[in-house]
Amino acid sequence: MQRLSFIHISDLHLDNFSSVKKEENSLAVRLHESPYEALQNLLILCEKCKPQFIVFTGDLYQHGILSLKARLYLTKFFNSLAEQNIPFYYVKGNHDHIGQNDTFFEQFPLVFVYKDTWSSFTFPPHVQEGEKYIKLYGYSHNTRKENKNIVHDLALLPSFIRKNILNSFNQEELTLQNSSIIQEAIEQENKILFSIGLLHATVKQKGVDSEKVKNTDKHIMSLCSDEDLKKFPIDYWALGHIHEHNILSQKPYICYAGAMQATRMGETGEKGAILVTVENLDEKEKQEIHTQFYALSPLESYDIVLKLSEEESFMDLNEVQDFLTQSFQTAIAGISKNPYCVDLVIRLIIDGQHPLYEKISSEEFLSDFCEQLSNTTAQPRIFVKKIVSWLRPCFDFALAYKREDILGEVFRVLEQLRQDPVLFESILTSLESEFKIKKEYELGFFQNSEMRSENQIKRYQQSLLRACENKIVNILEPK
Ligand SMILES: [Mn+2]
Repeated sequence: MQRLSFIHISDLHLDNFSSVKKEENSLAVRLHESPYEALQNLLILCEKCKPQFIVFTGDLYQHGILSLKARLYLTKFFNSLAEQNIPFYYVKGNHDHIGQNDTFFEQFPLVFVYKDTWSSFTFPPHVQEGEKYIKLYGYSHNTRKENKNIVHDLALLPSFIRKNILNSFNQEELTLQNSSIIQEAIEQENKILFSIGLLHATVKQKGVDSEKVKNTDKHIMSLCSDEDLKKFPIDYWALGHIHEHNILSQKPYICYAGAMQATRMGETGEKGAILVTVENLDEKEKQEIHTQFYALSPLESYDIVLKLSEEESFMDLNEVQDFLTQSFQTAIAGISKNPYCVDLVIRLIIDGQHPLYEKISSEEFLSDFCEQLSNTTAQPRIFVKKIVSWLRPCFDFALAYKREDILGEVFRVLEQLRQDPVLFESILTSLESEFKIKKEYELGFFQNSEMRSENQIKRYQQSLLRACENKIVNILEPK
């Protein structure tokens, strides 16, 4: 083998939206179908790129149990791969952890599911005497919430112990000793052309704030660091769990494939597969790894911000609507170039300062506008899922903090709350029983109180403070 090429994919989350009521709208149907279509698109990519195998790094399906639909689709999918003679190496994540469905995968001879301890498979799956091969190490989760650093256990694999011992001698010393055991160990190691590690985990990069590790499927799972991964003689770390494609290191290669399909709003942009190629495979020192991203997502989510400035002197709301529609269309034209994309799900933000801000921010205007922008006959189809107004009155907010009057005083108090979220939360809670403001505001903001994350609470507080500031300007400085 001179050249190696394989596909790395992850986090498909089949049946993620199975609980959304289908009769509500056609978007729910599309959300449910799209991961299945992404699989179909992957088969097309395989026919085009002819990878030697596929590695899948966890969360193939969303819920512990495979639905009948998922079984049927996966059966077709794995049979198609088998026809192309493409093995599928699969570690299980926190969603599809080892459990009730393991026997399902046993019926496919080219699907290799890892156990819940570190273990390895080879490519080709059956190595001939004297043949060199690729070694693929992997670890499957066996619970919904794995908290330990699983990478450390990798050190206990015989191959790594052997390698560590060999590395502690130099080659000449080893030859002098001429022990047959050591000679055999060297021969064993020399047969491995390339090593791949499959892992479903949150990998923290040295020097990178963990707050920036976004698009995880909610949980920080089996946290480890890129330094941990670099301790092992693995050439390509195939990672899953974080839904955004990201290359953490090039030597060794440490790569998140990202999800194959957006699993919620905020997972924006194209999603797909990574084609990995290794040149000069026969000579360890000269090996070169390249990765290429291929979009496969039939449904993509985007955040679009439309800005209004006070210079735009509109006579009425109709003119505002025309202007915003125009800006929206320009923004849409600038996004997905992915030919597989048939649906765009948009979260829209109207930002800026404008004298008509109150009317534009009204529920009535926003829902009307939202409806007008959704277009299910366009290509790709457009669903505006959510619309938010961050519009503010025309007022110098930066200067307000420095003013000596009561307005300045109130602004400084609000700023203090902005800097101290804990204090802010406690004040809100104490107000809750007196007035009902918090509850109502929260209901509108979160919709589902169980889904709130730390970031969401932060955004909620920001939005509440902004609303307070706008109100105070209205009261104290009416135009
Ligand atoms: Mn996960």
